[in-house]
Amino acid sequence: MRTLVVAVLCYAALSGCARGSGSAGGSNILPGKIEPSTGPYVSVAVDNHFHDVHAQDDITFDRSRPFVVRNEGSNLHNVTIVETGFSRDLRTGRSVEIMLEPGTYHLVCKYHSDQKMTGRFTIE
Ligand SMILES: [Cu+2]
Repeated sequence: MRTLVVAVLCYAALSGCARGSGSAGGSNILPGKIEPSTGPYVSVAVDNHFHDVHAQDDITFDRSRPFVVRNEGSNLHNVTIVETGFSRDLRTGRSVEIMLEPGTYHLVCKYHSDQKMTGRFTIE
């Protein structure tokens, strides 16, 4: 019944801290980050690129894992899932969590699609 569930999370909540005001201010991704095989599949948005969800890669993960995009850049970004019509702006330090049915999806930042801030992933 429920095909799309969205929650906006603050960055501090994702990192296990107490509630934050979302004023993370452009922290960097961790060096050597290894994507776990359980829990959310996280794409970090920077200026102006989606990490770990590239248009040319064949990223596949299980439907039990929510898809999360977290803005760690300093620009305003946007998360649009073309196939669902979902579109949400994402300020610095903010995350969006999306549960999707199995399928292949195209991810676009509507502000930077001309800079190839796009991606593709499959949920099985
Ligand atoms: Cu963008």
